[in-house]
Amino acid sequence: MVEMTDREKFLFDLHGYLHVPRFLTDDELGALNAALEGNMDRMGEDGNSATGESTTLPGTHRRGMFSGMLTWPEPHNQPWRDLLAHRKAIPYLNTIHGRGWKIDHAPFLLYSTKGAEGLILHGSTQRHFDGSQYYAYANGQMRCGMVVFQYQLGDVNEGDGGLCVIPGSHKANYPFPRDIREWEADRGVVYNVPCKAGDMVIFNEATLHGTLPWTADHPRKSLLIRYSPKYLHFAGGFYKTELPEWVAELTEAQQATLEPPYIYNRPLVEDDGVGVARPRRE
Ligand SMILES: O=C(O)CCC(=O)C(=O)O
Repeated sequence: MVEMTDREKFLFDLHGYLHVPRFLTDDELGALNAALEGNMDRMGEDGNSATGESTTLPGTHRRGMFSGMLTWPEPHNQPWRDLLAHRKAIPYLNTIHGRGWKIDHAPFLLYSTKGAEGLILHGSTQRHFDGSQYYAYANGQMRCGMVVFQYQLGDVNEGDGGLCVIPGSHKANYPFPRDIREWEADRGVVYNVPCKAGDMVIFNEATLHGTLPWTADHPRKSLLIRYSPKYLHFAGGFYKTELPEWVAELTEAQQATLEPPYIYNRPLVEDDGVGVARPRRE
Protein backbone atom coordinates (compact mmCIF):
# COMPACT_ATOMS: atom_id res chain seq x y z
CA MET A 1 0.00 0.00 0.00
CA VAL A 2 1.48 3.37 -1.03
CA GLU A 3 1.86 5.94 1.77
CA MET A 4 2.99 9.53 2.35
CA THR A 5 6.69 10.19 2.80
CA ASP A 6 8.10 10.45 6.33
CA ARG A 7 8.61 14.17 5.82
CA GLU A 8 4.98 14.67 4.79
CA LYS A 9 3.78 12.58 7.75
CA PHE A 10 5.85 14.72 10.12
CA LEU A 11 4.46 17.97 8.72
CA PHE A 12 0.84 16.84 8.57
CA ASP A 13 0.97 15.42 12.10
CA LEU A 14 2.60 18.62 13.36
CA HIS A 15 0.42 21.19 11.61
CA GLY A 16 -2.89 19.51 10.78
CA TYR A 17 -2.46 20.57 7.16
CA LEU A 18 0.00 19.86 4.36
CA HIS A 19 0.95 21.92 1.32
CA VAL A 20 1.68 19.69 -1.69
CA PRO A 21 3.38 21.80 -4.39
CA ARG A 22 2.85 20.97 -8.09
CA PHE A 23 0.27 18.26 -7.47
CA LEU A 24 -1.45 18.83 -10.81
CA THR A 25 0.33 18.54 -14.14
CA ASP A 26 0.06 21.47 -16.54
CA ASP A 27 -2.36 19.40 -18.65
CA GLU A 28 -4.60 18.63 -15.65
CA LEU A 29 -4.57 22.25 -14.53
CA GLY A 30 -5.32 23.41 -18.08
CA ALA A 31 -8.25 21.00 -18.42
CA LEU A 32 -9.75 22.05 -15.08
CA ASN A 33 -9.45 25.74 -15.91
CA ALA A 34 -10.87 25.19 -19.40
CA ALA A 35 -13.84 23.32 -17.91
CA LEU A 36 -14.40 26.16 -15.46
CA GLU A 37 -14.14 28.85 -18.12
CA GLY A 38 -16.65 26.95 -20.27
CA ASN A 39 -19.17 26.93 -17.43
CA MET A 40 -18.86 30.34 -15.80
CA ASP A 41 -22.61 30.87 -16.19
CA ARG A 42 -23.17 28.08 -13.65
CA MET A 43 -21.65 30.05 -10.78
CA GLY A 44 -23.87 30.45 -7.73
CA GLU A 45 -23.40 32.26 -4.45
CA ASP A 46 -21.91 30.55 -1.41
CA GLY A 47 -24.81 29.44 0.78
CA ASN A 48 -22.46 29.05 3.73
CA SER A 49 -21.84 32.75 4.37
CA ALA A 50 -20.92 33.44 8.02
CA THR A 51 -18.82 36.31 9.30
CA GLY A 52 -20.34 36.47 12.81
CA GLU A 53 -19.72 39.75 14.65
CA SER A 54 -16.38 40.19 12.92
CA THR A 55 -15.36 43.61 11.63
CA THR A 56 -12.47 42.14 9.61
CA LEU A 57 -14.10 39.24 7.71
CA PRO A 58 -16.98 40.95 5.87
CA GLY A 59 -16.46 42.01 2.25
CA THR A 60 -18.37 43.78 -0.46
CA HIS A 61 -19.94 40.52 -1.66
CA ARG A 62 -20.14 36.78 -0.94
CA ARG A 63 -17.83 34.08 -2.23
CA GLY A 64 -18.93 32.58 -5.54
CA MET A 65 -19.45 28.83 -5.69
CA PHE A 66 -19.64 26.10 -8.33
CA SER A 67 -21.00 22.63 -7.67
CA GLY A 68 -22.21 19.72 -9.78
CA MET A 69 -19.02 19.64 -11.89
CA LEU A 70 -19.04 15.82 -12.03
CA THR A 71 -22.16 15.98 -14.21
CA TRP A 72 -21.28 18.95 -16.41
CA PRO A 73 -21.63 18.15 -20.13
CA GLU A 74 -18.70 16.32 -21.69
CA PRO A 75 -15.81 16.94 -21.89
CA HIS A 76 -16.04 19.33 -18.95
CA ASN A 77 -17.07 16.68 -16.40
CA GLN A 78 -13.94 14.57 -16.91
CA PRO A 79 -11.17 16.66 -15.29
CA TRP A 80 -13.11 16.73 -12.00
CA ARG A 81 -13.93 13.02 -12.16
CA ASP A 82 -10.24 12.30 -12.72
CA LEU A 83 -9.47 13.73 -9.28
CA LEU A 84 -11.82 11.45 -7.29
CA ALA A 85 -9.31 8.61 -7.04
CA HIS A 86 -6.24 10.38 -8.43
CA ARG A 87 -3.15 8.20 -8.32
CA LYS A 88 -1.15 10.90 -6.52
CA ALA A 89 -3.88 11.42 -3.90
CA ILE A 90 -3.94 7.77 -2.88
CA PRO A 91 -0.79 7.72 -0.67
CA TYR A 92 -2.20 10.65 1.33
CA LEU A 93 -5.61 9.06 1.78
CA ASN A 94 -4.18 5.66 2.70
CA THR A 95 -1.97 7.26 5.36
CA ILE A 96 -4.55 9.63 6.79
CA HIS A 97 -7.58 7.33 6.79
CA GLY A 98 -6.08 3.86 6.48
CA ARG A 99 -7.03 1.84 3.43
CA GLY A 100 -10.68 2.45 2.53
CA TRP A 101 -11.91 6.02 2.23
CA LYS A 102 -14.68 7.80 0.45
CA ILE A 103 -15.93 11.10 -0.87
CA ASP A 104 -17.86 13.19 1.66
CA HIS A 105 -20.08 16.00 0.28
CA ALA A 106 -20.23 16.73 -3.41
CA PRO A 107 -17.04 18.55 -4.54
CA PHE A 108 -17.38 22.31 -4.92
CA LEU A 109 -15.24 25.20 -6.12
CA LEU A 110 -14.90 28.53 -4.34
CA TYR A 111 -14.53 31.45 -6.72
CA SER A 112 -13.77 34.83 -5.16
CA THR A 113 -13.23 38.16 -6.82
CA LYS A 114 -11.57 41.14 -5.13
CA GLY A 115 -13.51 42.18 -2.05
CA ALA A 116 -15.22 38.81 -1.48
CA GLU A 117 -15.98 38.19 2.18
CA GLY A 118 -14.24 35.68 4.43
CA LEU A 119 -15.66 32.91 6.58
CA ILE A 120 -15.46 32.65 10.34
CA LEU A 121 -12.82 30.15 11.52
CA HIS A 122 -14.17 26.77 12.54
CA GLY A 123 -13.07 23.20 13.24
CA SER A 124 -12.95 20.96 16.24
CA THR A 125 -10.78 21.03 19.31
CA GLN A 126 -10.09 18.02 21.53
CA ARG A 127 -12.15 19.35 24.42
CA HIS A 128 -15.05 17.24 23.23
CA PHE A 129 -14.77 14.27 20.91
CA ASP A 130 -16.37 15.00 17.56
CA GLY A 131 -16.55 11.66 15.77
CA SER A 132 -16.64 13.28 12.33
CA GLN A 133 -13.77 15.77 12.82
CA TYR A 134 -10.90 14.47 14.88
CA TYR A 135 -7.22 13.67 14.93
CA ALA A 136 -5.73 10.61 16.60
CA TYR A 137 -2.32 8.97 16.63
CA ALA A 138 -1.70 5.45 17.93
CA ASN A 139 0.56 2.51 17.14
CA GLY A 140 2.60 4.49 14.63
CA GLN A 141 -0.44 5.58 12.61
CA MET A 142 -2.42 8.76 12.34
CA ARG A 143 -6.16 8.74 11.79
CA CYS A 144 -8.47 11.61 10.89
CA GLY A 145 -12.15 12.25 10.47
CA MET A 146 -13.11 14.20 7.37
CA VAL A 147 -10.27 15.89 5.49
CA VAL A 148 -10.28 18.40 2.64
CA PHE A 149 -8.13 18.25 -0.48
CA GLN A 150 -8.03 21.81 -1.78
CA TYR A 151 -6.75 22.18 -5.35
CA GLN A 152 -5.65 25.68 -6.35
CA LEU A 153 -6.52 26.46 -9.95
CA GLY A 154 -4.98 29.92 -9.64
CA ASP A 155 -2.16 31.47 -7.62
CA VAL A 156 -2.67 32.40 -3.97
CA ASN A 157 0.05 34.84 -2.95
CA GLU A 158 0.83 35.69 0.64
CA GLY A 159 -1.87 38.04 1.89
CA ASP A 160 -4.29 37.44 -1.02
CA GLY A 161 -6.80 35.81 1.34
CA GLY A 162 -8.67 32.55 0.88
CA LEU A 163 -7.90 29.46 2.93
CA CYS A 164 -6.42 30.10 6.35
CA VAL A 165 -5.51 27.64 9.10
CA ILE A 166 -4.26 27.74 12.67
CA PRO A 167 -1.33 25.30 12.41
CA GLY A 168 -1.35 22.66 15.16
CA SER A 169 -4.92 23.41 16.23
CA HIS A 170 -6.12 19.87 15.41
CA LYS A 171 -4.57 19.03 18.79
CA ALA A 172 -5.95 22.07 20.65
CA ASN A 173 -7.64 21.37 23.98
CA TYR A 174 -9.22 24.62 25.10
CA PRO A 175 -12.31 26.43 23.76
CA PHE A 176 -11.71 28.63 20.71
CA PRO A 177 -11.95 32.34 21.75
CA ARG A 178 -14.54 34.31 19.79
CA ASP A 179 -12.16 37.12 18.83
CA ILE A 180 -9.59 34.72 17.34
CA ARG A 181 -12.39 32.82 15.56
CA GLU A 182 -13.50 36.13 14.04
CA TRP A 183 -9.93 37.14 13.05
CA GLU A 184 -9.87 40.16 15.35
CA ALA A 185 -7.23 39.22 17.94
CA ASP A 186 -3.94 37.29 17.84
CA ARG A 187 -4.03 37.34 14.07
CA GLY A 188 -0.44 36.09 14.01
CA VAL A 189 -1.62 32.53 14.73
CA VAL A 190 -3.75 32.47 11.56
CA TYR A 191 -1.85 31.39 8.44
CA ASN A 192 -3.04 32.21 4.92
CA VAL A 193 -1.48 29.32 2.94
CA PRO A 194 0.30 30.68 -0.18
CA CYS A 195 0.16 28.40 -3.22
CA LYS A 196 0.90 28.34 -6.91
CA ALA A 197 -1.72 27.25 -9.42
CA GLY A 198 -1.62 23.43 -9.49
CA ASP A 199 -0.67 23.07 -5.82
CA MET A 200 -2.88 21.23 -3.36
CA VAL A 201 -3.45 21.68 0.37
CA ILE A 202 -4.75 18.88 2.56
CA PHE A 203 -6.28 19.91 5.84
CA ASN A 204 -8.04 18.06 8.60
CA GLU A 205 -11.53 19.44 9.28
CA ALA A 206 -10.54 19.33 12.96
CA THR A 207 -7.81 21.90 12.25
CA LEU A 208 -9.23 25.35 12.93
CA HIS A 209 -9.62 26.97 9.52
CA GLY A 210 -11.67 29.46 7.56
CA THR A 211 -11.50 32.00 4.77
CA LEU A 212 -9.84 35.41 4.73
CA PRO A 213 -11.38 38.11 2.53
CA TRP A 214 -10.02 38.04 -1.03
CA THR A 215 -7.84 41.07 -1.79
CA ALA A 216 -6.11 40.20 -5.08
CA ASP A 217 -7.02 41.49 -8.53
CA HIS A 218 -7.02 37.95 -9.94
CA PRO A 219 -9.78 35.55 -8.85
CA ARG A 220 -9.47 32.84 -6.26
CA LYS A 221 -10.28 29.43 -7.76
CA SER A 222 -10.12 26.68 -5.13
CA LEU A 223 -11.62 23.23 -5.61
CA LEU A 224 -12.54 21.36 -2.42
CA ILE A 225 -12.88 17.58 -2.42
CA ARG A 226 -13.57 16.05 0.98
CA TYR A 227 -12.81 12.50 2.05
CA SER A 228 -13.89 10.55 5.11
CA PRO A 229 -12.75 7.15 6.33
CA LYS A 230 -14.79 4.25 5.00
CA TYR A 231 -17.00 4.04 8.10
CA LEU A 232 -17.97 7.70 8.34
CA HIS A 233 -20.11 10.23 6.53
CA PHE A 234 -20.42 13.86 7.59
CA ALA A 235 -22.61 15.59 5.02
CA GLY A 236 -24.91 14.40 2.26
CA GLY A 237 -23.99 14.33 -1.37
CA PHE A 238 -23.14 10.89 -2.61
CA TYR A 239 -24.45 8.95 0.34
CA LYS A 240 -27.28 7.35 -1.55
CA THR A 241 -28.20 3.68 -1.53
CA GLU A 242 -28.72 3.87 -5.30
CA LEU A 243 -26.05 5.80 -7.12
CA PRO A 244 -27.14 7.91 -10.12
CA GLU A 245 -26.78 6.38 -13.61
CA TRP A 246 -23.78 8.48 -14.67
CA VAL A 247 -21.70 6.77 -11.98
CA ALA A 248 -21.57 3.70 -14.28
CA GLU A 249 -19.34 5.76 -16.61
CA LEU A 250 -16.62 5.98 -13.94
CA THR A 251 -13.75 3.58 -13.30
CA GLU A 252 -14.15 0.97 -10.55
CA ALA A 253 -11.83 3.03 -8.34
CA GLN A 254 -13.80 6.24 -8.91
CA GLN A 255 -17.05 4.39 -8.20
CA ALA A 256 -15.58 3.01 -4.97
CA THR A 257 -15.08 6.56 -3.68
CA LEU A 258 -18.83 7.20 -3.99
CA GLU A 259 -19.91 4.14 -1.97
CA PRO A 260 -21.77 4.77 1.30
CA PRO A 261 -19.95 4.22 4.61
CA TYR A 262 -19.41 0.57 5.48
CA ILE A 263 -16.49 -1.78 6.04
CA TYR A 264 -17.49 -5.35 5.30
CA ASN A 265 -16.76 -6.38 1.66
CA ARG A 266 -15.92 -2.79 0.76
CA PRO A 267 -14.07 -2.26 -2.58
CA LEU A 268 -10.69 -0.70 -1.75
CA VAL A 269 -8.89 1.50 -4.29
CA GLU A 270 -5.70 -0.06 -5.63
CA ASP A 271 -2.49 1.96 -5.82
CA ASP A 272 -2.92 2.51 -9.58
CA GLY A 273 -6.09 4.54 -8.95
CA VAL A 274 -8.01 2.43 -11.47
CA GLY A 275 -8.78 -0.99 -9.99
CA VAL A 276 -10.16 -2.16 -6.66
CA ALA A 277 -9.53 -5.04 -4.29
CA ARG A 278 -12.39 -6.72 -2.49
CA PRO A 279 -11.09 -8.25 0.73
CA ARG A 280 -13.91 -9.35 3.06
CA ARG A 281 -12.54 -7.04 5.69
CA GLU A 282 -9.46 -4.80 6.05
O1 LIG B 1 -10.89 27.36 1.70
C1 LIG B 1 -11.64 28.03 2.37
O2 LIG B 1 -11.92 29.18 2.07
C2 LIG B 1 -12.24 27.43 3.62
C3 LIG B 1 -13.46 26.71 3.23
C4 LIG B 1 -14.26 26.25 4.40
O3 LIG B 1 -13.83 26.09 5.48
C5 LIG B 1 -15.66 26.00 4.19
O4 LIG B 1 -16.22 26.34 3.13
O5 LIG B 1 -16.27 25.42 5.14
